[in-house]
Amino acid sequence: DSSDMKTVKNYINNNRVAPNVQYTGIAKGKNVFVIHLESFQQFLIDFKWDGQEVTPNINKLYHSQNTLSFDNFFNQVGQGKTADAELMMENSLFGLPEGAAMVTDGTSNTFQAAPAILNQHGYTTASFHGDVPSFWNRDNTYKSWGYDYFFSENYYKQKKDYNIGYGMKDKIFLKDSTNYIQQLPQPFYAKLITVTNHYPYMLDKKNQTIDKTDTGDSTVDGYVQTAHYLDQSIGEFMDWLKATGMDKKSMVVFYGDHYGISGNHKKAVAKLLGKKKFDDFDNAQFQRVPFMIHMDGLQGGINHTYGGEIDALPTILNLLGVSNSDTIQFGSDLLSPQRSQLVAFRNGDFVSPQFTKVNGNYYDTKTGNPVKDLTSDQKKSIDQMTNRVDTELSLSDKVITGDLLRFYTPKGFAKVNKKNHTYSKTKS
Ligand code: GP9
Ligand code: MN
Repeated sequence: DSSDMKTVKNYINNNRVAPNVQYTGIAKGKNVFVIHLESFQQFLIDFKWDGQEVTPNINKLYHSQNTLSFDNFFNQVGQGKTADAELMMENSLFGLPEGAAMVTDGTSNTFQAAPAILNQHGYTTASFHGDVPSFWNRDNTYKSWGYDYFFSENYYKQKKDYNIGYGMKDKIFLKDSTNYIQQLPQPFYAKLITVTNHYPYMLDKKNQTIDKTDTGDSTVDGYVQTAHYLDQSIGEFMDWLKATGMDKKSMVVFYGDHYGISGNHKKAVAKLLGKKKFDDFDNAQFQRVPFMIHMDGLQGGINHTYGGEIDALPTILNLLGVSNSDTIQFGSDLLSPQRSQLVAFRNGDFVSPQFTKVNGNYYDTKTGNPVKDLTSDQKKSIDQMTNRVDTELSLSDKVITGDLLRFYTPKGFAKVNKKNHTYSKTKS
């Protein structure tokens, strides 16, 4: 009830971290592209196979002088996978311990999500995905989040070989999306959700332009092939952006939503990475995914702060110069020097620059060794971290399961009227 909201609000206010003011508003008024790189893990960056870079275009962006890249950014999803990633990226709320909040609570809950916030700053907002609109209950959840447009499968030309796995092939999807992007009133916020680099990593012959890996694990070996294809689609999209001149007026954010290779394939991963061992600790570190912010004129570089998907929204809002001191968000600006670098996983495990917790066991993040002979200060900081992770997860769960945002409206935020949003071409 509303007293739970007070508890949450107090916690958030007591732990709120000021954003980095040097970056406040440097992207003010720019179009924002958020490009969802399906199942894309950080290790793919600069990874070589078959005598070539697997993801040359993304590598180039990662190392660009105009890109702020992060190399200690983790996915924090649970069972909701893509849906959890979308929820965190655009609400700075955690997914639920079980199921997908977009499915269980996306239709009915009150949210104060990125599209609704940006709407109020003059942005047109649109999500693009080449799959059926009902997947992960996107069609309903996006209304609650305030999206003006949702371009899904029916908005795209379909041909016999356009679809593979979970939807349209990325090159066709991104190319055809440009027709709609060009028509959006600016400034806009556009999220593009790719899908081809999704398990089981299927790809038609003509698009296979790099060999599969040779671990012998059939779940793993196609991964570089679809990642390579995804990378090419990103290269083509960025070329288009440049050709239109829109790159000068836009900030492009990339993120990987979750692992492509699960912890059930440790042997194959060890072989892939040329390592002798790959254990639970290594698998926790393997949860790194890209987070990159690319913009003309941006002073880029590789930032080593530890963070995750929960931190994306506060970071982006600060860059856009959107005041964010009154919202219920569990993350913090990744560029803020004061932030805590504790990254919660959905099961209560965590990583931080000092300690990592996996399956309830604690490790030294630098060495990967289980911790022992802790000083009382170290013991204390481990306890504090464990506590903080548990508290934040459970408070975030309360916000979602109790629909607590209906009891609180940040200053200047106009509530979303879900009825004003419809995404189907025909009346349903
Ligand atoms: C489907 C796609 C896949 O629309 O987003 O979701 P995932 O299986 O990765 O959660
Ligand atoms: Mn996914």
